[in-house]
Amino acid sequence: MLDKKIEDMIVEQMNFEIHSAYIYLAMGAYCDSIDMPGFANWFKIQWEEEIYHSTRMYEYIVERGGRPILESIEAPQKEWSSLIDTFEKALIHEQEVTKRINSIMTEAVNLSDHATRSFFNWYIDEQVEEEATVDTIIKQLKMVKDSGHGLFMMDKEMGSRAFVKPTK
Ligand code: OFO
Repeated sequence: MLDKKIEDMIVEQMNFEIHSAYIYLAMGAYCDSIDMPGFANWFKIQWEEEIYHSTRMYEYIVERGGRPILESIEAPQKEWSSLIDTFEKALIHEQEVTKRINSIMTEAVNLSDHATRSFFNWYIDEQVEEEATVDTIIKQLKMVKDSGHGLFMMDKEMGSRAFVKPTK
């Protein structure tokens, strides 16, 4: 059985992951609107990943005898000034997610809830990867700047991203 406080924190994060998904789908729609289908694909895969992150928490809550309560999801930002703006906002968002995951982990440690601690290890590692990936894309966009050729090549590369459901 989950401690009520930690259950509430995980339920809140489960909803926040859907909020993340919603933000990334909106960013994908922005990229489609500026004719960058590869970047749009990248964000749409990110949307799928976030839904997976949320669903994984849903299953864990159920497994531990809790109830995943779904809340309303805040509307995402609708406009961005550039591609780099979307990724800079994505990085800020991921840093916020990392903070939240760390708080859940701290609470799990304080409560000696080893099952939750073990479950959230996956998210701790995932956040390192998420932040690093977005940071690299920002650096590459800065390198490419306004080069049409560079952006075209990057868009092609971003278009090859596919969703792979983790096996563990
Ligand atoms: Fe779920 O990691 Fe991004 O938000």
